[in-house]
Amino acid sequence: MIPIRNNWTREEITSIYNQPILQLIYQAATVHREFHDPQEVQVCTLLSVKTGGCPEDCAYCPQAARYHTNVKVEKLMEVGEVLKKAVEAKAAGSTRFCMGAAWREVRDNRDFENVIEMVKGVSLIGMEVCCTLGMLTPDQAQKLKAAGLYAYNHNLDTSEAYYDDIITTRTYADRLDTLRSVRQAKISVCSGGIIGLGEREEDRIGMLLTLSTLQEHPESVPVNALVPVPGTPLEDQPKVSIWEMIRMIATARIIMPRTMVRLSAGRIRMNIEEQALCFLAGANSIFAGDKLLTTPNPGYLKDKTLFQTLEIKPRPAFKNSEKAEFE
Ligand code: SAM
Ligand code: DTB
Ligand code: SF4
Repeated sequence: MIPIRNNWTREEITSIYNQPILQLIYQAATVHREFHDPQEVQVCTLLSVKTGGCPEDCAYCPQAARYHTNVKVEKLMEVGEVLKKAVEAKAAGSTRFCMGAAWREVRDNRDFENVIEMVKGVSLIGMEVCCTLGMLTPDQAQKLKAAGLYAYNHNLDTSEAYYDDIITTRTYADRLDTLRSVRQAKISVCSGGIIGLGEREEDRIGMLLTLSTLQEHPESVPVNALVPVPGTPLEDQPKVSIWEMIRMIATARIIMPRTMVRLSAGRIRMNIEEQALCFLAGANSIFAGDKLLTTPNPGYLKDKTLFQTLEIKPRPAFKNSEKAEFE
């Protein structure tokens, strides 16, 4: 039995991460098979319910008001429209529906009341409902939980050491505080990061160290490859190599065996073979649909071929009754 540990050291994670790539994939695939059905991949859908105009300065983000990108600022979507999208996503095979807002933090106002209605509605549709709305207070987390929120996404994005180079309008400690509020409210935690921001290998390992030494591992860890967007400070970053993506996924899988590791942003630039290696290395979740929040993603037809070719089946909603654990 492979134990679940939250006392990983930087040295241990570094030596896992730096193994010869085939050995790393083999180790990750072995751990993956002990804890998960390797033919099963979770299918999630994202919807940007409030797009653009964000006051933060995250250097990667097309929705920050201060950068001149093609993203149009929109107000919060209507509840009915959002529920229509959730029904469509469910019909297309998604089991988790994640609503994103370009906010620094949640405010206790009408918009939040509307988001609460969205959460209740999506939950009634029978999907795992997730939100990513920026910073939350413990009280707001509890209100979301009471409305039926299943998971909350709040990424650490990079290491604590590199954080100030990417975002100056909030701190790493702010991020960790929100994760604590989410955990306390017994909401499933989704937290990961982005590679390709110009960080060093130590930063990738630093982020994995923080995630894997939390008192409880996040139930989901999204691994995003930067989608460079014209107008953002990181527009000219080179493409992340598939091998770096695999190292990140495999290391996350080995040190957080029970966690769902999501192959998130960046699939648009990967072929089936590359994605297959990510699944072999322990990724078991994706975002489906032709759009992430504001940037393109492989559409339904491409993913149908992906699933058929690799003989993967979608993971059922509420598997292992994580939900029960949280109630
Ligand atoms: N505003 C909220 C926040 O920052 O937590 C929620 C939405 S924000 C867009 C969610 C996550 O999307 C970010 O934490 C980041 O990891 C990811 N993201 C944003 N822009 C990205 C990009 N260009 N490439 C890859 N991931 C990106
Ligand atoms: C996550 O880790 N990646 C998603 C989701 N959580 C919210 C967002 C990716 C956004 C990519 C850029 C965009 O489409 O705007
Ligand atoms: Fe705003 Fe979130 Fe984008 Fe940062 S990542 S600019 S907080 S929407």
